[in-house]
Amino acid sequence: MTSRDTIAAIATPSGLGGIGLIRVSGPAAEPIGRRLFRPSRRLVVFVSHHLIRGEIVSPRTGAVLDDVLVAFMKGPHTYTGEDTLEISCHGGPLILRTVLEEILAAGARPAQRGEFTKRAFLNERLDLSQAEAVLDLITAQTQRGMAAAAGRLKGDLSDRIGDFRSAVIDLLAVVEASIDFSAEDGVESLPGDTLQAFQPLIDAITALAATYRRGRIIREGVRVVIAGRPNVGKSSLLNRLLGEKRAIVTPIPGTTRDFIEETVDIGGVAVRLTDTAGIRQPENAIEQEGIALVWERLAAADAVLLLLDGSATLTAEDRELLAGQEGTPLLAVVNKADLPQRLDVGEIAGLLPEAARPPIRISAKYGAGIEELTAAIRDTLLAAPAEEEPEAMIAHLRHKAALERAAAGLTRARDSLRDRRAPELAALELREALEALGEITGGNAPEEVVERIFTRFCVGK
Ligand SMILES: Nc1nc2c(ncn2[C@@H]2O[C@H](COP(=O)(O)OP(=O)(O)OP(=O)(O)O)[C@@H](O)[C@H]2O)c(=O)[nH]1
Ligand SMILES: [Mg+2]
Repeated sequence: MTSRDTIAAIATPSGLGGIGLIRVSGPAAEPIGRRLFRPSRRLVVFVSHHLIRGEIVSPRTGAVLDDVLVAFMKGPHTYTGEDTLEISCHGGPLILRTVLEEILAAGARPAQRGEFTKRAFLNERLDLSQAEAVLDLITAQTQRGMAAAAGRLKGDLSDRIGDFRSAVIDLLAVVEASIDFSAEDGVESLPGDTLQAFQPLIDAITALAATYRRGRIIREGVRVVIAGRPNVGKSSLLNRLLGEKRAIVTPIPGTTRDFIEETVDIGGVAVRLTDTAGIRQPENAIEQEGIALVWERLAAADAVLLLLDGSATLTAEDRELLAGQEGTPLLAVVNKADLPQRLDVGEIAGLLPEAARPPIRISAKYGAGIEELTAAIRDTLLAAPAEEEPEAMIAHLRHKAALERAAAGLTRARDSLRDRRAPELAALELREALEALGEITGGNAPEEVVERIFTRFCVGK
């Protein structure tokens, strides 16, 4: 499917740059190129996928606007699948805007957000999960997030979904064949191993759905809050994890008043770390407000690092913090391991939720135990040892929902066949499963889902 209109946009970020790229896609890409571009050497035709040097000349005023490199790429072997023109201008916002205006005057219209990628999807250059991976790749914050997105863009996830779909189609073929037999021997006419074929497939789909939490965390990053009573060394730990003196550290309790936030890469996960004000009985209204805000942050965190002072005994504030983290993964961290220890670590372990890891001893000041701590943070967040990366991972909630629908449909189909109900019912459930799987790669994703995905893109992608 080729669009009738031609779209154009500046594809590089706004601001000054060495080069700025303008992209044009659609049937008028070539005629527009011919109108505006004057090659430095006489050329009869645009040779597809070749760079040519020349000038952009305004057909309206005859003024030379910029000295550029132009690539004309004939569809369908282009990003969008359509004829595409890419003009590399000098990277000034005014130059780019002026050239874009000439392109629009010559018959293109401004592209909407993500419209180039949307056309790539509509022209089947990418499936929907790959289009989502384009955005994941652009927004990746860690090497690991980048690798996961690149895998999805390459088609790792599409291939898995393709395998699931063809397995469901095989089952559907068997079930539909049995519909042609008379009602009494309907189920008997199924090959003996049909029912056994369901469970491994349901398990594989469920396992892929279960990669969502990990995939999302790797894609989006997480929020981790460092909390504890005053002076336990929260700011020292933030500085240690960042590798720079970001937060003020003093021996005076109550040094940190506001949140200090920075992002660090911990085992391939982008962690948004927040250093907070120490929790204590507030002495004034300012402190009271600050402490109330800390509790709010704690409730919204993906994980909490609860810092305790190993050189002191447990206080009421420590206990309050230990008790107050229901539902949020909590890592107890015992700081100041370099000093004589007075904290009863066994007592803390008893106060932690059953599933929690044992407390980790560190010295934020001298750096001891930091590697163990980052490994524990990573494993707590990913809820599995980081080395065991599944082959294909999902990172979007809509994928998880679709996989769960597919697994549920398959389960109902299997149960219905096992209970010897009419095979038509099982066929219906199998079609539902097939449709759910198809939504991931996009064949039959609802229009508003497709719209929502592409409006998250920037203009020019
Ligand atoms: N010996 C020792 N001292 C530490 C360690 N970590 C922090 N400190 C000291 O403890 C004091 C308080 O450290 P901060 O990092 O400011 O503590 P905080 O928890 O941010 O304190 P508030 O911002 O007041 O809540 C400073 O004097 C630090 O040098 C450690 O591992 N060992
Ligand atoms: Mg502090």
